[in-house]
Amino acid sequence: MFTEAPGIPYSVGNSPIAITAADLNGDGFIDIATANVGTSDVSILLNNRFEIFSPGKTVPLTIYSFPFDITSADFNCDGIPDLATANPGTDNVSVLTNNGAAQFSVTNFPVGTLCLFNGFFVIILLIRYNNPHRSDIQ
Ligand SMILES: [Ca+2]
Ligand SMILES: [Ca+2]
Repeated sequence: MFTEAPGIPYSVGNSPIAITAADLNGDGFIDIATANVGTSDVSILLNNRFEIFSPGKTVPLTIYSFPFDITSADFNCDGIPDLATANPGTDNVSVLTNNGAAQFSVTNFPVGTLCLFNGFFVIILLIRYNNPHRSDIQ
């Protein structure tokens, strides 16, 4: 049986459409990130260890990128989880590299129309190829 966590609902950017969970600040507690299609940004909610998430760091993405999906993995192999969004508005993927304190630098990678699926729905699929220590995006 599930019970509501204290303090919910948490505020994020406009029209959150996808969510991922990872320990983004290295304190051992799983945090939350949302892709907000309405504001073209990512919201970070840090877990304060008591099932309460502190609201609202916002990581802006390119205007009109409309991120439809988000995932977390260690994309640069530094042992710190990063984030990535699929952006149908700008036909690219944004990789949000984490410095370990839940502060992110954004790099965009063009993927053309491969970012689109069935017109609107976008999925990021992580596949580990030959190197089990490296995460790739397909
Ligand atoms: Ca954490
Ligand atoms: Ca990393």
